[in-house]
Amino acid sequence: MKFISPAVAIAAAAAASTTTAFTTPSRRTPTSPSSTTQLFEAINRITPTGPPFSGPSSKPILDSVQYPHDMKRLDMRELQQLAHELRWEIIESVSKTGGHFSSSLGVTELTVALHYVFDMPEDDIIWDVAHQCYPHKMLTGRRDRFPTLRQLDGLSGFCKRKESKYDSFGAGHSSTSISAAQGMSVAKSILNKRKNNCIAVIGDGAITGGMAYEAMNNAGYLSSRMIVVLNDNGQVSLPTGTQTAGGVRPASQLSAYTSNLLVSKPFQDFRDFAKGLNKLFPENVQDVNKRIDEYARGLVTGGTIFEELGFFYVGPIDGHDLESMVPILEKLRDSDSTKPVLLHIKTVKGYGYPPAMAASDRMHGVGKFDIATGQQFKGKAAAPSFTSIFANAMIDAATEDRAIVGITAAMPGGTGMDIFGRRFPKRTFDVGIAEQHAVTFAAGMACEGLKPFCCIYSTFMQRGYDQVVHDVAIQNLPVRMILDRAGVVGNDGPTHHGCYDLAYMGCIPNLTIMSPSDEIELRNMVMTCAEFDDGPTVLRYPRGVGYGAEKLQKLFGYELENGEIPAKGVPIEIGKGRIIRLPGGVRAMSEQPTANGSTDSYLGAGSRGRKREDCVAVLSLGTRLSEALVAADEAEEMDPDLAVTVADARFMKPLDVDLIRELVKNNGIIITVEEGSIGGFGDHVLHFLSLDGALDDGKLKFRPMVLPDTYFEAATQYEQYEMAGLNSHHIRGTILRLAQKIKVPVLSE
Ligand SMILES: Cc1ncc(C[n+]2csc(CCOP(=O)(O)OP(=O)(O)O)c2C)c(N)n1
Repeated sequence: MKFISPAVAIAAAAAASTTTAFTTPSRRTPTSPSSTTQLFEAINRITPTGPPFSGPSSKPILDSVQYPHDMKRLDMRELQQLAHELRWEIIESVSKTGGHFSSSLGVTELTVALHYVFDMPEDDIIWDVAHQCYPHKMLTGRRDRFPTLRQLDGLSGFCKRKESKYDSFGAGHSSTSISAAQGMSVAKSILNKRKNNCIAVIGDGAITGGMAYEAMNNAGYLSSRMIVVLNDNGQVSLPTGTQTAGGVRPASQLSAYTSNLLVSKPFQDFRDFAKGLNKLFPENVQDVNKRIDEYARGLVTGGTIFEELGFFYVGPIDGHDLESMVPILEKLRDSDSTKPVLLHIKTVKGYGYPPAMAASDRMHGVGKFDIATGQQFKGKAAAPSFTSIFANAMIDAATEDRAIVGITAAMPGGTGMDIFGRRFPKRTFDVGIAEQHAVTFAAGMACEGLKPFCCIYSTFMQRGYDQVVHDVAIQNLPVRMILDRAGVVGNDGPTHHGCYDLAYMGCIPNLTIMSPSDEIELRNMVMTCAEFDDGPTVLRYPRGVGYGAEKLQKLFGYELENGEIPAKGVPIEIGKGRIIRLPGGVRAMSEQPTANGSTDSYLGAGSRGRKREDCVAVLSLGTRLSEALVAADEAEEMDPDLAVTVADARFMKPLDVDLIRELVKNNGIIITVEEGSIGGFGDHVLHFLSLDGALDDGKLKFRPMVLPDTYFEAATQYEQYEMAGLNSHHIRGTILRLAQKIKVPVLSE
């Protein structure tokens, strides 16, 4: 007889009963043998009865629970019903707003169990990454705010201390929960707090991050009282199962390890655990079954890596079975032991919603979708994304150069390494959520003569900073650091913005740092990185899509053969910027002034720019260039004397000092624009201007337009650039104000 795990059986039952009233899943047979392989094989075999899928017509129990204390009176049957209603509330809500989806469905029962057993906010529950926190938010007074999820002034998609006292710790980046829980636990004990229950919930993806091991090593050593719940769903990267040099297994040996615990050991009945948990109680209250207990526990769990680290290991258990989880958590709560505990639960990502369970990415992050079918409503993008343009350009480069390899830290989809991996599976490496390792791994490859492209979101590269300095830059190794999602990122909010890389990379010697203004430039820069082998390079570009051929011609002034974007990129000269717009609106793409000499060629178009104070240069780095061009056109339209030049710096390091000197020579006003924080491109230009003496006569006006010194909450990217003052009308305002064409207070634009 083929084994079907309880989780799958329940899921299949849920799938079959979505249109009918919820029936309590039947209690599983305690000792059924199980393995992860069997589990996932079984999931793949599910043929849901739908579509159409739909939830319960009413949610009486969920309606009665606003805060965790409302749950305390519920019995087991009602808790199960609560989990069912909660799951469907999430499905219905996220179908209207989009957001992280399947991780929340996977921890719905766990969330109910934790809030039932523990007493937040006195007890602390720390959600790692916190992309799975929707059920937690629903049960802690925020259900009515879900229509505003991840929108301007709305509910955050992650945990946030300032949003609720039930959010013990803010997150967004992974692998921090165990350290935070440990810190809280130690603090509670030093401060003699009445209770000390600190629970970190961490996924098998997040636990691939080195910080999780640093914390576990220390927790075992300090004997910190805390519970780590390892939520093991066999999904590590996004999307999982992308072809890489490791095949399509989850990018984690630990995941294989915990799977093996299942291969050889049965899913445990909670009574076995109850015996095992005796160990956490003082000797005198342990029952006489100690020897049986030891036998049972040893047989079931064996020695695990977690026990070697000093944890009391409990598991694996079915994380969708409240009847098992609740008594185990109660025992852990009531134990006086100070030994850290690792509770290993097995769950299914997307559990209870067949389209999510069937999807290859488990519907990890979704836009709005149709509940009945699971189909997402995705509008057709006007042009390909920068991510896919990058990936295809890298394929072009790698086709010609066998030394090129790609590395991702668990983000194959987000970085385009899934596209590259399909073409070059043996040259693609997913290292798990391990950015530090990714950078030094790339450095090692570079030592041997490979050309590694280390593709990491700007925000996650913050994790690998010392590795960039110590392992790459000091040794001048030609690692190509590709930073996707540079600038503001929209609805993921402040933890995910890629605002700081220009500042944190700019101060490191040996780096070459470039940023494309459009998709043609992105391709060219990929080729430039591929070709340049004399030291490390950084290529940063934003979340978003390209402009398309028409706009590239009209706004930027490209002269495209047959009106088509060139199929392949070509390397550009390191450290050379370009002038895009000349005064009077002429696009300069085909008549680039040389570095020295031809300055008059773009000065004084007609009657414009007769006075130096009317001559303005906007020097942009990155994709704000299009905004600068619109601003320049509009500003000149508003004033017949203005002469605005727009230049694309392309490189922050090395700066094109010839271009800057040329702009200084011909303009009384210089404005820099970038999608980055203070300390980036504008500061590098200002630094050069002052060292070069350009500011000495007091006649040059300079303004850096950067992201202000604040955190932007979730909103659309456009709204965030509105708040930041970096859209075209802000640039236009700055031009007009500095040229004294309008009078507005300095910081009011
Ligand atoms: C430092 C860091 N790198 C990458 C990510 C992107 N990321 C968000 S969730 C996730 C997968 C997490 O897997 P897991 O913890 O198992 O949770 P699951 O999604 O499976 O529920 C990744 C890679 C991140 N949040 N933080």
